[in-house]
Amino acid sequence: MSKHSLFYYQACRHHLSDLDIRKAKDEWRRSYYICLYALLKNQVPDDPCFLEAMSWYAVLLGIPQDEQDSIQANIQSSNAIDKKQLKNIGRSYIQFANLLPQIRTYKYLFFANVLMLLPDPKPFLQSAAGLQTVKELRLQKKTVENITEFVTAIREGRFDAQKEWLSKKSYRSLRAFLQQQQDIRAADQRRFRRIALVAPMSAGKSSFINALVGEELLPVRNEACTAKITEISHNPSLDRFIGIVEGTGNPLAACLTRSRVDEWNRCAEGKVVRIEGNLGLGTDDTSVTLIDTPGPNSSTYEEHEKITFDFLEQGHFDAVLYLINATQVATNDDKQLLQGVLRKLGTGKKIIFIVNKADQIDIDSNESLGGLLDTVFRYLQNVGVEKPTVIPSSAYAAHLLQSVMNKKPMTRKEKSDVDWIYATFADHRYDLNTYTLHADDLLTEAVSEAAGKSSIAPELKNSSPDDISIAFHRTGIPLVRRLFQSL
Ligand SMILES: Nc1nc2c(ncn2[C@@H]2O[C@H](COP(=O)(O)OP(=O)(O)OP(=O)(O)O)[C@@H](O)[C@H]2O)c(=O)[nH]1
Ligand SMILES: [Mg+2]
Repeated sequence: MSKHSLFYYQACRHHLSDLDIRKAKDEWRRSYYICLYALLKNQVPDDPCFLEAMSWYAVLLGIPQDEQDSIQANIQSSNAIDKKQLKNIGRSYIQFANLLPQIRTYKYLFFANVLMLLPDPKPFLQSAAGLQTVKELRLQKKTVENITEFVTAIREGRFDAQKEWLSKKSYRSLRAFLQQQQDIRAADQRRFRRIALVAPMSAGKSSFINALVGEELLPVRNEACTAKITEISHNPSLDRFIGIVEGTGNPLAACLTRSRVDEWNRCAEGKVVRIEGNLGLGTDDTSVTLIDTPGPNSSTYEEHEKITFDFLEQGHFDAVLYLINATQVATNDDKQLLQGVLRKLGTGKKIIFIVNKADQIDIDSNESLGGLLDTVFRYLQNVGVEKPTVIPSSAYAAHLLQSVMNKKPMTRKEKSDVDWIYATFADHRYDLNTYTLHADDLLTEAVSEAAGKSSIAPELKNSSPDDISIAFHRTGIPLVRRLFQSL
């Protein structure tokens, strides 16, 4: 693992969307990026995590990929810091605030930004590059001391010490760093409920998490897929997903995509994938971590069994969402796994059963959702769960309907599936909320709230946005989202 991966992971947790420099004209943003890259490259050469952080800054500063490549190639071939670019950053500009002209500069922000991105700012401050930066930006000795103390203090979480000093007009741009550091601290201090999703392979655990989060983040396949414990934590201050892998050489993503998670998942190295982003789940003071686990019954990947059972053995979770595949109820594999989970559950940990793939039940050909739920109920009692809470769901329907609602691109198969999925959930007999079995009073309110949204109109006549939203509320996913408030 890179020496500085955790440091740069923290740096990437800043959303930085309100950094003043983002509103500056092209030329200034370019100078900012060039100098930031060149100065830091001098200090932490070839650190993959630093490079990842810089690629995120390039996105923030609006530097296109081809320009990034040429800037990086130029800097690679010459170690000298470009004076002209530094001078550019040192310049002042006029901004109108309430119609009054005010003189501003990005130089304080830039200097603080360099220090914020250095695991140890001291050697930089004493280096030739550091001295040259101070000189070209015309920073007073006192200013350098103030900004260095500012960066040190907020790294150490000493937020209050900064207020008086920061109130000076010229340092206003630094407040964004302070605010963000405070947001991160607040997010970390929330209580996290750790909810593990467990099921035999292909029951739809990863699809279910994607549907809950409303983002196609985790890889999904009709074969053994998830290979690592993958934790996704709610962080309301992030405007994208970021991730890190524990125990591998190149583990950081400042702007996570599904293909990156897939790459990590397939890689032999690395044990746990940690992701965070705004999941929109939980309450004001409780956050949620969803934990995806490999289905343990793959004969091709026998190590998946050990990974999931070791995780259950360690017991580092508060509740389990146990998925049952509606098309494969009461298989031997399922029974064996469920008995193992129940043994590890101990007291005080909730287990909620989700019967996923309910869209596969063909009501018109004598199959029935009520009958399916009865079978599941009897199966669970047989395994020893006295009063199970069981929620039917269709993660796939929720995914397709959310894609339509959010105008997301779909594959050819998804485009053709969305028609039958919508036709299915337009029929009120597929309102999955109405089949929920719940023993727990806490759930009654959540169920009646969800049912209120899904039963507005029994038959959905056209595919208006309102009708699609009602169909989506029938998939069981909004009900589970609502449940997270009382879990
Ligand atoms: N029809 C239907 N298919 C689903 C649903 N949920 C998931 N699938 C499909 O089932 C297959 C397996 O889904 P995954 O989410 O990868 O299953 P998993 O439980 O995470 O599997 P492992 O990671 O291998 O343990 C994929 O082809 C999904 O598209 C659903 O609600 N309905
Ligand atoms: Mg999976």
